[in-house]
Amino acid sequence: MLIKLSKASDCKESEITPESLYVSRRAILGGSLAALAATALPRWAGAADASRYADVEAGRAPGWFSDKLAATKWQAVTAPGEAITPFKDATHYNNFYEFGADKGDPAANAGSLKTEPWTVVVDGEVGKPGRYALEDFMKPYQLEERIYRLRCVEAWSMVIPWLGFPLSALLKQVEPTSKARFIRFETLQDPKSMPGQRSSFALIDWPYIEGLRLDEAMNPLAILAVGMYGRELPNQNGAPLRLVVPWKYGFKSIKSIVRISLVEAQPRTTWQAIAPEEYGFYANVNPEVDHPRWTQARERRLPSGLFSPNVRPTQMFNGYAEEVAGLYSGLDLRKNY
Ligand SMILES: Nc1nc2c(c(=O)[nH]1)N[C@H]1C(S)=C(S)[C@@H](COP(=O)(O)O)O[C@H]1N2
Ligand SMILES: [Mo]
Repeated sequence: MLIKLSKASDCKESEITPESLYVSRRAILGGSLAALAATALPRWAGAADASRYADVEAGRAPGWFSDKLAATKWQAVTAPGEAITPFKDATHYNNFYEFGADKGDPAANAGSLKTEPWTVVVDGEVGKPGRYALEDFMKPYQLEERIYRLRCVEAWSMVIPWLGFPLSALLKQVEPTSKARFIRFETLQDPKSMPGQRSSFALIDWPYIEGLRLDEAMNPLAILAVGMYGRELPNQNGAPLRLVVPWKYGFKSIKSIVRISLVEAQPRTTWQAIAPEEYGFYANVNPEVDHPRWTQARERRLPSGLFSPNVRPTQMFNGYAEEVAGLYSGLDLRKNY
């Protein structure tokens, strides 16, 4: 398989819809021309850090992350003409059921998650299985910034600048055997730090599991992220390591990963196990195939409020058809939702 970003995705830094859009809109809304003048010039040429984005809350990055950040490759895939979602919305409107079922719960509760030290296990059908401290796991990879749309199956969406590396690079490292057909991911299971795992009415059979077909995992758009908005991942967004598959509904992008397994059989994934009629294994964003309880033709782009719901049409494969449609040629996308 040819691993190459298509022309449509591969674009120059100067073409990126930068924070200036978001910043200037805020400045205009706030009526402050001085703020506009001070912030409208994006600092693309400068440091690869959070100062490039407006209103980013500083984190406490581990040393290995800061070193990687300094060497980040700005190979952005963008959502052309679309503003980056404000950091505040991206970090306070979340789904992370381990920390509660309400959108504000992850931000309120994920502080209890201990991300250092963090161990990642790679096992199953691989030539090179291993158990790594996260900083060792990360050693072979250079970070890239990828600005992607994220479309939740619940019909809201955001545009997020991720920092991560292609999942294909990991697969190259671990050498899948000829039996490997799927990749399976597992989130941390720790009821002590994850109140959602202690809740007696939780319908989720923990730990949270997700998976991809191996050829999907090899697609250059699929990344493992360790940061966003020029800093390390906030806990509520899946620190310290999460998957991002931008052409699929958000639930595929599993957070706080502790185990990655190459397997022969299609994994039994969390949402598919809970409601197979509503959530499929593929979960490709598709405006033509509705969820049984709501339309998937449109989405609310955050920030979205009562007076400006900010509704827009949903795009096939979330706008990444050129890169990924080929993975599904011959597959009935109505049956394989
Ligand atoms: N472990 C785990 N991963 C998860 C979830 C979850 O509840 N637990 N929610 C998913 C859903 S439904 C979405 S939409 C995205 C949301 O990612 P965000 O909060 O960073 O926007 O995370 C996905 N990953
Ligand atoms: Mo979601």
